Amino acid sequence: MNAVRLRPVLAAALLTLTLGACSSGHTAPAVGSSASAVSGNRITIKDFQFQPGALTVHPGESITVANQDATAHTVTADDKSFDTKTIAPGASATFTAPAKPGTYPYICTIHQYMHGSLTVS
Ligand SMILES: [Cu+2]
Repeated sequence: MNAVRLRPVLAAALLTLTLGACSSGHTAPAVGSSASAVSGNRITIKDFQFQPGALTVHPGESITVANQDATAHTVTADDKSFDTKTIAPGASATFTAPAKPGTYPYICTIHQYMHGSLTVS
């Protein structure tokens, strides 16, 4: 019981320390900084569209696909060189870009009118 009660106090103390350190040093703490800057290889599926519709990456890079629709989708290369398989609504998947440079058209196998293209260079 004591441990449970101590936690908020500790957290508050730590927060105070952190805020104090920040205000004396940096004027702008890293609020809102996002990890997306680390890797821009991202395809978002929304409203039955791949965004961006054309993406260029380096050979072997990993690409994250975020499905923001309320229905399942896939990212499947026409030549099957990559395939996320089914991505559930709200879920994400990652696939690896082909090692061979070129342009790889892909579709969603569930909705085959959905088209995108991945260029490896
Ligand atoms: Cu789909």
